[in-house]
Amino acid sequence: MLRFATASKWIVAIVGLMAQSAAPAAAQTADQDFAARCAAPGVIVCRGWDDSDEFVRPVYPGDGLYPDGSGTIRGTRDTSVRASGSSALKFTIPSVSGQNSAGQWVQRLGATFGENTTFYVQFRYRVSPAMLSGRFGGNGWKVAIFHYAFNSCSDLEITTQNTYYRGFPQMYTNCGAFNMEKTVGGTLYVQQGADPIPNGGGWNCPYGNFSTTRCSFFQADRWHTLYYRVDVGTWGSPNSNIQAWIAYDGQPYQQFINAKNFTIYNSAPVFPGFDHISLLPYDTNKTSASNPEGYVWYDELIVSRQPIAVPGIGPSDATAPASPSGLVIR
Ligand SMILES: [Ca+2]
Repeated sequence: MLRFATASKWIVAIVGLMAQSAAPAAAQTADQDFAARCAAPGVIVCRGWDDSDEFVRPVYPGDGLYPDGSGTIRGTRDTSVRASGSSALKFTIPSVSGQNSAGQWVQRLGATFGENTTFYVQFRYRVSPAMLSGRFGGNGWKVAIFHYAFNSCSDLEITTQNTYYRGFPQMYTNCGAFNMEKTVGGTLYVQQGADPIPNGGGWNCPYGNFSTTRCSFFQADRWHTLYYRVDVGTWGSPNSNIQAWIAYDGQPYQQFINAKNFTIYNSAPVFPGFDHISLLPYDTNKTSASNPEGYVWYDELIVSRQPIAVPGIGPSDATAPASPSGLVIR
């Protein structure tokens, strides 16, 4: 427990000792808040990027920073912009850069989540204004990928992406083959946070009618919390549930993905399950367009077997809504 207050690096083995603790109490500082979330029952990974040794280049397949397309590590320790602790992870996306512009952070989930398992992931995320300043010719920069080992483009993949630079997170599986979108009454919703839509409490973002009141746009130079619950059913059957929420700094979760009865495929080859997350601004199909230099930051990564509280607010108010209808895969 004391270790979290100063170091906040990822800890797996200590979790068993903390499993007896109650839900986190209201915290006074950002550091205490993060420590309380890390100490909650069910947590199996907690990483704060607060120690210099976390930024030492790992030996494959260890956790840590991996290089861009030219072999350069572009993830760095930022001691000025951080959500808590002494630092955060920052990626620099060079101007006029290609698809693998900044490399990635690869992290084990602390367990392998196969059929009939549930896992929760939370992290803080921030972008610079340049990341929202235009469309740069690719498919849009990614935010995070759940995957097996180092297979980040496969059936067994759940990706969050700023698709086509629309400015808000969307999600897909199967290396981009299946988007989590929903058609209701002839309207395609590229985010389907509430159910029923469009009058629920989540983000229901109709294609062709994007607005800040209906789509969960990223806000430059502000911390966001991205939070996921993945209920893995059985491979190849429409019985998995993938849910995601976004919370702007100091505000509660609002759901932006509610993919119920979703099919997670896992074949050729069959992998044991999800066991890694990659954090990365990778921008598929981007070719050295005239993008300005941009930055993204990550902090406070938590993986748990139980719900994770909202930063600065307390226990999760993210409740699972009823199953949607009309979910389509595109
Ligand atoms: Ca930190």
